[in-house]
Amino acid sequence: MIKSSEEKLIIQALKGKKLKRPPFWFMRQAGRYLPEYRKLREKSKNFLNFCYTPELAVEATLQPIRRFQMDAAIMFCDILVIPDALGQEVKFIEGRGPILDPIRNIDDINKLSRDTIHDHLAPVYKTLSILAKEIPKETALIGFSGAPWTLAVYMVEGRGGTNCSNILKWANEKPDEFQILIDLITNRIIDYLIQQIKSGAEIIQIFDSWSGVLKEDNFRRWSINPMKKILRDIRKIFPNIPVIGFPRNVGNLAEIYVRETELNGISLDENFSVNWIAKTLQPLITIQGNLDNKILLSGGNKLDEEVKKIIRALNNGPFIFNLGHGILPQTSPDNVGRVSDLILGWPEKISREM
Ligand code: 1CP
Repeated sequence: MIKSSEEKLIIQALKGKKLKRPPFWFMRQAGRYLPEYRKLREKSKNFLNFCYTPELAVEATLQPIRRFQMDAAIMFCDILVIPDALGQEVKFIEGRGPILDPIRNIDDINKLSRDTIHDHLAPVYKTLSILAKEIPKETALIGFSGAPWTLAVYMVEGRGGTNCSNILKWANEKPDEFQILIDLITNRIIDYLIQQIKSGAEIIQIFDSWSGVLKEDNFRRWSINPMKKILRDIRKIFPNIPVIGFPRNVGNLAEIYVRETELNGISLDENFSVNWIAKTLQPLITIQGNLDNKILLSGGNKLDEEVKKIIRALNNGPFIFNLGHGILPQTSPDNVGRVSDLILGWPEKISREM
């Protein structure tokens, strides 16, 4: 048994411990802002094949850790491997992001593969098992999945960045039919996450990047309820696995998300005021967030000040430093280094200015 003081910092934070320096990692810490990633990426033109090649995915995962000593490594993969494993056509187009052959009705749902996803996703499990051996002993290994609603958005709309009119129409006009799709995705996510944990993932993050389009009733039905089922089912097998939810752009609905699920952590976007978070949510749950990725992009003193402001407001309770959303590809690695150094040197060396 390792003593709790020797436990990895992020896991301590997710158990509700307040720490001297906040543990940190960044969403999309691997990726295009790193020259070594761009070079590695040339080895596989097709992005999904890159994700399904364990040597490449392991290397992409480790690159940011070597440079910046984050407290967690997130396995390199993408949320859209689930629709791919279900037999839907998924393509990543350079400069445009993912494009899927959209699902619009019950016949389309019935065409999705009923086979196990494990054969298709075996390379992802392999990536995790290699990483579990290779990451530094103090670094935690994060596995992840898209949330059912967010995966359904890509599957029905055919891409991200839309106003979600097709999926909202379906969910509102034929909720019982749409429920079949959500249930199918939810069950596959549960299988996928259980296998990730078996392969070495120590923490799970669930990305609900498109939950912000849901109003309260729909948010309960399509985001909170499936999350409850995911947590219930994976904890039947792994009762202590820490899980972080990321309900992006949901504003005040974050509070019911925390109260009605049994998550260990909530990852918050940059639209929340840190003082509101400290007062309303942090007494209930470990907070992860919420530096604006555009401030990280700009850098300079404003970046330093913003990082300090977030830490001063949120490090009086259980807290993991992160961004509000992923690192933008145009970001200078120096800016990421600047934030990492500030956090690794926390508490501040200079006296606290008023
Ligand atoms: O060619 C390339 O290099 C593709 C760029 C890229 C990368 C680096 C994509 C395409 N995905 C990824 C990796 C990725 N995606 C990770 C790796 C681990 C890490 O964080 O370092 C993770 C966790 C994701 C998760 C992901 N993919 C989300 C959830 C988080 C979020 O950003 O909201 C979403 C929505 C996606 C879809 C996706 N994949 C890729 C792109 C460009 C997008 C977004 C497109 C859109 O705006 O709809």
